[in-house]
Formats: sequence, C-alpha cells, structure tokens
Amino acid sequence: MAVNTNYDIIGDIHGHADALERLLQKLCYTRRFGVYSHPEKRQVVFVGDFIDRGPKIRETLHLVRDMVLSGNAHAVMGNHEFNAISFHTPHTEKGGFFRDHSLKEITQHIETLEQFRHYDGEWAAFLDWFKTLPLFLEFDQFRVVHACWDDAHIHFLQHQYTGTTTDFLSKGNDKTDKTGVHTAVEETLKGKESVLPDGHSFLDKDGNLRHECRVRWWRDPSIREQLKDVMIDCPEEIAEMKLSAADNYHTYTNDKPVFFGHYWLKGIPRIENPNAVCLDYSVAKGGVLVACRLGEGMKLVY
Ligand SMILES: [Mn+2]
Repeated sequence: MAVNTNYDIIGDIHGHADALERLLQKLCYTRRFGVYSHPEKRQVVFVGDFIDRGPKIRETLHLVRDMVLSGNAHAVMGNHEFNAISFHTPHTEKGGFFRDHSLKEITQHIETLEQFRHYDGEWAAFLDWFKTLPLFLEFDQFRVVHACWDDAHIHFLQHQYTGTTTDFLSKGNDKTDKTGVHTAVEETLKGKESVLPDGHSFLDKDGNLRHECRVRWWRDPSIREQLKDVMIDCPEEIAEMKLSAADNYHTYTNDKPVFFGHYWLKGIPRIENPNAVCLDYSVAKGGVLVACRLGEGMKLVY
C-alpha cells in the first residue's frame, strides 16, 4: 500500500483568518457544509499558534477546530495556546493563575482577550479544545511540532505527558522546575535559546531586552560558520563571530522530515533544509501565511 502523503502543512496563523481562507482556496480546499475540506480527501496539519496578534482570532479558531473535528485536519499546540491555557487556569495552591497577569503577558494576549470579550462561553470551549491538542505529531513520513523537535524531549513527553493537568501546568510554567517538564515544554513549544557571548543583548519585536538568542536548530551543520548561522535575530555586532568547534547547537538528524512554525522568518519563503522545514513567515507582521504541500516531494504554497 502506498504511504499517504496527502497532507498540506500550514504555518502560524495568529488570527489571520482571511489569509488562511485564501491559502486553503489556493490549495483547492472548498467550504462544504460550513467546513473546509479537499475533494481528494487531502488533510491539513496546523503547526499551532492560532490566536493572539491578528484581527480575526474567533474566525480562525472556528475554521481550524471545525476542520480538525470533522477529520479534515490535524493540529498541534503552539506556545500561544499553552500560554492561554496557563493564563486562564487558576493556580489553586498559590493563588492567581499559572501564567502571570502582568503587563507583558496581557500585552501578548490582548487581541484574543478583546475579541472574545462578549463570548465567554465560546472562549471557554476553545480553551477546552486547546487542552486536547498534542504537543507533537508523528506521521508515517513526517513529523510536526510547533518550535523544536529534540528526541530527548519528545521521548520524555511521550512517557510523561498525560494532558494539561494542574501538575503539568505548574511544572511547565516553573522556571526552577527540575523534573524536566519545564524544559521539555519550553523547548518543544518555544524553541531552544543560547546565551549571547560577552554580555551582548538585543531588543525583541515586543521591545523586551534579551540576552539569549533563539537557536536556528534546523540549519544544516555543514553550513554553520558564524554566530548568525545558528542564531535568529543575532545582534549585528557579533553576527560574524566565528563559531568555535566547541559550540554545540542542537541539530535535527533524523531522516524523517520535521515541519514547524514559530520563528517569524522574513523574506521569500524557501525550504532551507528539506529535513527540517520552518513554515512561519510572519503573517501577523506583514509577511505571508505558508503551506507545504506534500505529494511528489514537497512544495511551498503561499
Ligand atoms: Mn510560536
């Protein structure tokens, strides 16, 4: 039997329902009985981050959830969905919530809060649906995760993850956690970071000062020479610093391709490494929503 590669993997949407509909139509999905489906029974795989930032978060969630529940799509959890669960779940032991309601956290979540202001019941139902989303998906021929596939974390989650229980949310949000839950969640949903050399720092897209850069773990190791080859948003003054042989940044080595989003890439979408493909090209920041169509090989559509 031929292996099924009838999948279209779609990057981070962040409330851009119009871009999502345009992309689905380009991929020949049509809305039937209110739900998008493909005439040849192709399925979409969403890499997470459905909410926050964009103008049509409710519409996005309805479209995506309807596709998943009707068997026309699969989806993994993004860090924004994990954050939302944590933000809205009361911490019964410590008081407050599993994610602080500080200015920084509210700012990141504000569009969702505003767009659901008069839809409490609907939002509660979406939060319940977020809790059902897997942290990664393994298909016969490919894998999907929101930010980073590290075999050690995936193995850990396969054995330890039993859903977003209060214990899991407590550890997953605790930077001092020593059980491995925090690191596994953090790196799987938000990626790996590396401290910049010599105390260097930069301002991220929300104006937060950062001393760590996100690691471009999908970059083929044979073309890693300078700091900018392994770090995203690397400050210019150190971008061309040579990597020493001792530098050990994460590399994905499996033959099975992995697809992910999360990194707000800029420019023209391209497959940099066919074994590890990032599909987030910043639709919520003037970029495009991208799909990778699988079949005879893989092709980006946007
Ligand atoms: Mn993300």
